[in-house]
Amino acid sequence: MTGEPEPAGVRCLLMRGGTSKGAYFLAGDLPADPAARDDLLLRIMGSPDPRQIDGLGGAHPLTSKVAVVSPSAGGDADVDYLFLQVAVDTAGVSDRQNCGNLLAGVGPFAVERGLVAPGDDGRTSVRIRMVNTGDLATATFPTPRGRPAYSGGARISGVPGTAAPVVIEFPPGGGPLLPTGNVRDTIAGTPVTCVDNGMPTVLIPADALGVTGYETPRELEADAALRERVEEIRLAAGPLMGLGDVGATTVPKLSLLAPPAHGGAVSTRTFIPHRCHTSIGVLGAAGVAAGLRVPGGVADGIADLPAEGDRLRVEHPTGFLDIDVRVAAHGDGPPAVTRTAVVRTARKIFDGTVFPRPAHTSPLERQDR
Ligand code: NQM
Repeated sequence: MTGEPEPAGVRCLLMRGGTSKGAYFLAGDLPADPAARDDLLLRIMGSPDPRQIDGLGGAHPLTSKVAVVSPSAGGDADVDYLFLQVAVDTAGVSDRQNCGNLLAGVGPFAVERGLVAPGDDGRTSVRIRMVNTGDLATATFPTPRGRPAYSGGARISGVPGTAAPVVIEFPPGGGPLLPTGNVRDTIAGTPVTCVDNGMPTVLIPADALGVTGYETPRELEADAALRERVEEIRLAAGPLMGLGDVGATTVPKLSLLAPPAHGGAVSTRTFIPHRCHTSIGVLGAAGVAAGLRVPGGVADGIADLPAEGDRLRVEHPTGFLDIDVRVAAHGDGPPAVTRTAVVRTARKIFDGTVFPRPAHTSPLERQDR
């Protein structure tokens, strides 16, 4: 007998959101103090540990994610969604990036927890403030008989089977699409286009890094020289993109571009930023798609743009992501995004009480905010 009290359980809903998986919490069920909250989340997810064996995390950044949801105080949103990336093998929790995949589960979660009343026509729209960036999104999904439906006919690459569609519209955000002010930059001797359409992303022609851009994520991750070069570009791009020192953060992302191989607009391999994504993030794809539409960017001569319409097919290692992005330039002004929309799916996996491992086992090193 240790005599030590067992940690209290926390109400939690485990969901797949798009091609990611995460733990969803009501903000009121977590400590208000960010340091105490992050310490608790590390113990819930099982970090730091490469296998996250003692927690909910799935031993990969894409399955070590948290959504914190609360009623919104502002008039233009129904709920606030704070995304937290829980590092896998270090004791870090970062709010420096957003996640458009977990975003797909936020609307259904808000209905599950009674934060938003279901629509009376079998569909519900939830206006979401993404606290990490201040940007807004509206998610619309089926709620027959007042409950979110998760089964349906929508298919997204990277997820087996089909599920109910979650249609997400993003009104234009406040920041510039080209955060360095340039259509092209040369960083660490490499031509790049730096974009931000909800996620800071550096677009790089794959051949400028000596790869084809069709390698598997595992092959790219095994290439130590490539990873070093990608990290060198990222660290230099951060300050140029107005992000400051990005050493301890998970942004910017870096997408290697190659000509489409399967009838899409472009082929991508995306570093997020140290692992190579098995598909591509939603907002990462929104940035890539916007970057393809910027005349004179590094995608010129690589991408194959459809003659009409907003939809672009972004190819990735496990299929493709279709996303609607419209870019316009007014007069001599810089190009700006006027519309972004995407279809995702989400699924409630488990609803219950999660028990964190005891406090003294978690040395907390919070990441730079
Ligand atoms: O870009 C992974 C993901 C993401 C983020 C990452 C995301 C997005 O696939 O909107 O969803 O880039 O870290 O979940």
